[in-house]
Amino acid sequence: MARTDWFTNDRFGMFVHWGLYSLPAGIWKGRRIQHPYAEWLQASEKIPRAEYQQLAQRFNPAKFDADAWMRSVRAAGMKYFLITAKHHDGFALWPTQASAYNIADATPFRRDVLGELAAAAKRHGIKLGFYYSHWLDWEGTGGDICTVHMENEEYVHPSQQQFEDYWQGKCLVQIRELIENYDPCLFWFDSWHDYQGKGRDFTSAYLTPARQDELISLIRGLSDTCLVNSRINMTHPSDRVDYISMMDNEYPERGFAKPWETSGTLNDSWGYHSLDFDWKTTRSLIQNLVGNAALGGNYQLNVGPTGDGEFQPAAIRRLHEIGEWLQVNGESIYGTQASPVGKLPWGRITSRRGNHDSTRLYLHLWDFTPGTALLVAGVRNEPVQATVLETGQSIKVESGQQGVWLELPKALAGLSLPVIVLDVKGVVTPKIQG
Ligand code: JFZ
Repeated sequence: MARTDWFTNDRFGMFVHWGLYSLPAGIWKGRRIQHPYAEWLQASEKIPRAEYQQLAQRFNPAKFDADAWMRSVRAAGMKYFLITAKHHDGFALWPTQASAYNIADATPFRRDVLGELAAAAKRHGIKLGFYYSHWLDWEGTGGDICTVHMENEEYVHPSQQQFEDYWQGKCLVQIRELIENYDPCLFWFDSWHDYQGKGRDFTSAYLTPARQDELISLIRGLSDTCLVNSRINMTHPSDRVDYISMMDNEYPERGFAKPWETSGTLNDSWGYHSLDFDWKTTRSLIQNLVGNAALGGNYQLNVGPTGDGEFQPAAIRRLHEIGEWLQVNGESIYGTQASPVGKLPWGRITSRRGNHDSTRLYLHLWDFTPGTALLVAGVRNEPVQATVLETGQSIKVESGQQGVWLELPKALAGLSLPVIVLDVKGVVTPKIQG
C-alpha cells in the first residue's frame, strides 16, 4: 500500500485560491492590474506593504459557507480539496501563532476558515490539503520577493540570516501548526526556476537541498500520510517527494513513473479576477481530466471565490456539468490506469485490469462519426464485449489485422464525450512510445 494510492485512485481534485487579494479582484485604484493573476496584486502594482496589508481590515466574507463549498466539490465529482493556507502575500487563513498577519488577529471576520473547511471536508468525505508558499513571502519577515515584478527600494531579496529567521520562525512553525491542527492529506508547495533573465536560478539561494530535507523531515516526522509535491524545489529535485506538479495549465505529452498532476484554471487567474472572462468550455475541462488520466495523471481544477466567499455562477455551472458527466462515466476515471496503446486519432483510452485475465478499456470518443466503424489500433487481444458506458447499449466488435473494430451506433450522437467499455482477453501489451 503506497502513501500515494488514494491520490492516483482519485484522479480529480479542487484547488482554491482565496485571500485578501480576492477583495480588489484584479483592480487597484480603479485600474486593471498588470499581472493576469489577481493573487499577484501586491507584486504587480508594487503596493507598499503597509497599504496592502490594510486589506485585512476589510476582509469579512459574510457569505463564506464551508459546507456549500464542499457540496460543489462533491457535485463536480472531485475527491480532494486544496486551499491556499498562505499564498505569496504571507497572509494566513488560520489563527497561526507565527504571525499576527492572519484571519483571526488581523480581520473583522476572525473565524478559522481552515478549521471550518477541515470539519466540512470530513462531513462530506473529501480529503483536504494545503497550498503553502514556502519560498515567496511578502509580509516583510524575511521571505523572498520576486525580482521580475516587484524589486524596488522596499522589496529587496532577504539576506541569508533574514530568510533563515523567516524559515525557522514562520515557515516551519506554520507547517507544524497546519499538520497538528488539520491533518492535511498533502502539501502543494510552490516554486519555480526564477532566472530573472540572468541565467542564474535565484530560487536556489534560498531553497537549498538542506532546507528541502529539513521541511520534508518535519512533515514525515509529524504525518505518515501527508504527501509532498515536486514544486517544493525545482532546482534540486529530491526523490523524497511523493508526486510531480506540472507547471500551471501544463499538459504533458507522456506520463511519469511517479504520480503526477496538472493544476489548471477555469479562466486565466487563480485568484478571483472580476475582469477575467476567459472561461474554458466544460468540454475542454473534461478533456483535460481524461487526457491526464489516459497518461496516468491527476487533474486539479481551480476556483477563485469572491471576496464575499462565494463561487462565481460560471464556475458552479462548469463544476456541475463536469459532475454530471462523471455521474455516468466516473468508472472510466476513478481507479483507472493509463492507456496501454497511447492516444488515438479519435480520442483517449483509460484502462483497468479486469478479473479472470482480462482487461477493460475505456474508449473516450472525442472525434468520431456515429454509425461508422472505429478502429482501436494496436489492441490485438480477442474482444469479449463492448457497451456504451452511459446507456449500456451493446456494440458489435470484431478483431482485425490492425486492432479491434467497433460498429458505432447512431444513438451515440445524443451523448457528449461518450465512453465505450471494451473488454478484451488477457493483458494489452503496451505500445512502445516512439
Ligand atoms: C504560481 C503562483 O505564482 C500563482 O499565484 C499560482 O498560485 C500558481 C498555481 O502557481 O504560478 C506560477 C509560478 C511559476 C510560473 C508560472 C506560474 N512559471 O515559472 O512559469
